[in-house]
Amino acid sequence: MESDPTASTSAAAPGGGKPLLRALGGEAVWPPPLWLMRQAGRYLPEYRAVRAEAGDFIALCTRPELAAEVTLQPIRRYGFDAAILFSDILMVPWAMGQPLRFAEGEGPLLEPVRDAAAIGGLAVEGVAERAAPILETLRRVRATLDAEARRVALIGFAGSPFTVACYMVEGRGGRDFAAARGLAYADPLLFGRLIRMLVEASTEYLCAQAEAGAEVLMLFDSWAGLLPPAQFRRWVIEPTAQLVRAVRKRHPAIPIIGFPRLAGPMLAEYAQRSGVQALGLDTTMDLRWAAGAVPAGMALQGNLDPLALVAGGAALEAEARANLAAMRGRPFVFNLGHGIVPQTPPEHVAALVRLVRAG
Ligand code: 1CP
Repeated sequence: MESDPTASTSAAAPGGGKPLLRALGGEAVWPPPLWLMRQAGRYLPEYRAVRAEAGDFIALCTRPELAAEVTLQPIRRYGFDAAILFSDILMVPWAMGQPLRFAEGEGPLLEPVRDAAAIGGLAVEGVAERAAPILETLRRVRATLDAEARRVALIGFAGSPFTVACYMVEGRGGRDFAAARGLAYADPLLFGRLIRMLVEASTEYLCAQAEAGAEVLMLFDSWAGLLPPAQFRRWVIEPTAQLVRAVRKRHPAIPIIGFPRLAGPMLAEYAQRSGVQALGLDTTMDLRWAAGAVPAGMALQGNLDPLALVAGGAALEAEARANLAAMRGRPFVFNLGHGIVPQTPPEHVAALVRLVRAG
């Protein structure tokens, strides 16, 4: 891994010298720190090898030696400024006792929970215990970073209650999550009960991640943008604010990045009321508009189109330079606007890292 000239500084102040932590704290670090959503994944041959060894995706997430290895692979290859725990947002429902499997080519499949009996059968207490192997992954990655890559920050994460509830009610991935959103209208008390359970379970899980070595937490709300404004306030902003408050009671200083994907103009209200300290922006968001819509000094993260990274060459260069120009002089974390896709050529990622590092 990269050697680090500021290693002694980061040892002195907790997290002090790490570029990602400085940017999330409101400093206009330049060149901006850089990492990519889904940076560990099928576009990397070394990931495919470990994935094949594990066999099943859940086995990969719950075998700490393998999960730690794939978490670190993109750090070794590219020297990103952050390692993100290798796991999945659906490991919370799994830890709550909802049967989950990942079918090859189909994505996640869960036994849907749509009535009081099924929702009542889920466990909230003990989630951190059942997630023990995932917490062990964090401990191992943190120990390796502390020894070999002190500039690199460790990110833990969970899905936001609304997005996780979408999968739990629907039972699978999709485009509109009609069953979940339908339940939220037809039986808001029951849907609200599920959301409250997720706030509690995710609080436990995220606090346990911080205690296991995560230095930053990110909340993935991939389907937030499906909701009209009143529903967005009720099921996205309010539960996120409760979750952030509960985590901050135990970990007052940990930076939390919210990613309300496709929130559009609701981004402004989310930024003001959710309590998160930084915002992940999706590909559709205009960076300059976002900078004007959020509280002054709030760090922004994003939002290169993953398909520009697939294309590479002049298109990639133009898009990446435009993002840098828009964000120069303010706290910014360079990232994609959604996860890296499997067909991404690894050499395009290397080209992007060179370009961003050149400022
Ligand atoms: O075959 C494989 O290797 C499985 C593919 C895969 C991977 C690599 C899945 C299944 N999950 C992951 C890892 C993952 N998922 C991470 C790891 C850390 C990283 O490198 O970034 C993270 C943060 C996630 C988060 C996640 N999972 C989200 C939120 C972000 C997003 O992409 O919108 C969502 C929606 C999921 C659900 C999920 N897990 C996997 C798939 C294919 C999906 C999407 C299903 C769908 O809606 O169709």
